[in-house]
Amino acid sequence: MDAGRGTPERPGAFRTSGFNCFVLALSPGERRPYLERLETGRGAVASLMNRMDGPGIQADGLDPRAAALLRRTLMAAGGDAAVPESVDRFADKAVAVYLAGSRDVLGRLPFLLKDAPYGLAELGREIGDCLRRAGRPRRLVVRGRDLLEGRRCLIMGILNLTPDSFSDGGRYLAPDRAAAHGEAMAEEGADILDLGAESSRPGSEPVPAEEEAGRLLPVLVALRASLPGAVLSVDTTKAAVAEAALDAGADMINDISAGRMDPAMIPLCARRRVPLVLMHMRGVPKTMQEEPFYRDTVGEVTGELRGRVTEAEEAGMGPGDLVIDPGIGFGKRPRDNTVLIHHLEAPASLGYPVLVGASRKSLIGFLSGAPVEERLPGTIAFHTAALLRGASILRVHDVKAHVQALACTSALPA
Ligand code: HH2
Repeated sequence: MDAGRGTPERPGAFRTSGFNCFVLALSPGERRPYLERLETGRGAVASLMNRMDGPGIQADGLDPRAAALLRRTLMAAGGDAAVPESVDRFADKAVAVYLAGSRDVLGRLPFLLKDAPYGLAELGREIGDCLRRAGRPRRLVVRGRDLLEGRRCLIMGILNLTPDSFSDGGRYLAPDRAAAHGEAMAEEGADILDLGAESSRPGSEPVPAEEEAGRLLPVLVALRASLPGAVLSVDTTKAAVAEAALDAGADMINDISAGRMDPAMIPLCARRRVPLVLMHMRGVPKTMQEEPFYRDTVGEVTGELRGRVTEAEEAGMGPGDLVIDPGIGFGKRPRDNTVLIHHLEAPASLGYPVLVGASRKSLIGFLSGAPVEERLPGTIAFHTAALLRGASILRVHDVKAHVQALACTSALPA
């Protein structure tokens, strides 16, 4: 599942294929601590600090001998790499490297490494693939129309049909009230409405499929009738609920487990040719906040998302069909969430639109002390940061405020 940290049987063991490669843009203040964490030698830190202007590439899961040879190759081409200082010290475990250089220099690596040993030829191909994916246009195709054509970012309005959602549970339980709220969000400018009938707040219990479908379908049917042109998404982890929703007119599926909780989900969306949001979450909502831990949050989340993307691609899905989401608040500490928003370029380099949902979440309460009903300023701050770092969809409770924020932020050069 995690493409860059060894096989599940041997966690941490290096692999000679399936490296976890992603774009990483380090701000000046981040460079030294980041490179020191990679256990790079002092000389390498100094040399890299001078060469790290644009975004680089992090690659995880290398044989240490490959890392040393990669650095020599890249330096000869005019770039540099942060690699562990001593090959011996790391001989029995996989290492991560950071590759710095212009787009041109990094783009030559597939050729320069094509006959190299220790899995480097494969890594070179993956670097080429990473650069190609990072540069391709983002698409989200619903009923034959690319929603992202000519648009930098879309707004997904949240419609919770639950008694227990963390911010608005119980407010839209009555189907006519829920449908009216959906219509109001569409009127305010929501590009997509996301209907959810099972809360995923930390500690929440799963709801049986019949109960979830019973809450969802009347509202979905009403909205399909009153808003024939609207894009209706359904937030569910169950393929049976998703299938009933698609039969009732839903346009896309948003799965917070990225198809992990129900193996029938990805094949269903592939077969029905509807877009699927693959969100990152460790574990399940009931237990996900019990001591979450990451050693390299950005690398691990990106690698795990890549595993889900690969599964969806193997099922026949591709650009236009998939959206990825780092899963703000799902099995993460506050610092994991902020670093993921800050380094959105990493999951974005998987080549699919990135959705971010920080709306009213406890992260904002943790940072500001604000109760849930007063978290709009923090929500807009995080969503603006996400947009500037390449988010293509924002999942929000407060549509009108985001339409204004988006109009202003989108006026800034991309
Ligand atoms: N967050 C929530 C639910 N679904 N889906 C995606 N793709 N991304 C998210 O960040 C996300 C999501 C949680 O928010 P909410 O729906 O308001 O709460 P609850 O799960 O309690 O209904």
